[in-house]
Amino acid sequence: ALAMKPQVIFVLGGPGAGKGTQCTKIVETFGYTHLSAGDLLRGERMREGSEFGQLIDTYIKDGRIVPVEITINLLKKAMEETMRLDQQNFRFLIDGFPRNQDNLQGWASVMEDKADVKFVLFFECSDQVCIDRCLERGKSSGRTDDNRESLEKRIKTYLQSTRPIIEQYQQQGKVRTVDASRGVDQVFADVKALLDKEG
Ligand code: UP5
Ligand code: MG
Repeated sequence: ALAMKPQVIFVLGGPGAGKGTQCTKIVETFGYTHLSAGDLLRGERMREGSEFGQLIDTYIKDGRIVPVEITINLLKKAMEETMRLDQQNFRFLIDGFPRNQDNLQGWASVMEDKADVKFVLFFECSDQVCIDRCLERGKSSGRTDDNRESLEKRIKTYLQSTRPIIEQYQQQGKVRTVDASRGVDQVFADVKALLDKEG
């Protein structure tokens, strides 16, 4: 049989909005493959012999968005590897990407004809709730960016660079918004209803 063209849902929302948490639940219920761009970058940072370790380290601590050449290659490789192992796995949640115009252009030039973006799943949450969740997680996460100083920068980057991307998709009618300020299960109830309909 012909391999299916990858079907992608971009998952966006502020730092700590619950993207990763909800993606885990979507995987359990709907069998998507979850690819977190942030997790892939953190993995690359740790990889022996990576030429990008130091750069990624600095960008993440400063809440800045890593040049797309690095991120898009990690995403592309992960998608190809997933589909190589099992051709049935062609539905992807791409979590935390695209975050700015550079990301969007990188996707367009490398992936546009290789994958279909179905829509953007947008977890809407106030900045304060986002900050509180990340600070709480920071007590045990070991993430270098779960501190007040980095969080201020992450929020700023989110507002300046990522919101306009969501806005752009919104104008194309491609955003599905979920109120992410509620409890995990309440949020997921909405996510599930949405994906039952059009996932
Ligand atoms: N939690 C989750 N849901 C909750 C709920 N409904 N009620 C109460 N608590 C809830 O959740 C965060 C915390 O909140 C957890 O403790 C959770 O238990 C709790 P999580 O699900 O992890 O939220 P998420 O939105 O995934 O938060 P994350 O911190 O991962 O979001 P970011 O977007 O900030 O982080 P990401 O890993 O995507 O990116 C990190 C950095 O990598 C970026 O700042 C950037 O420097 C770099 N990056 C790039 O450069 N390019 C990319 O393409 C991607 C990342
Ligand atoms: Mg995450």
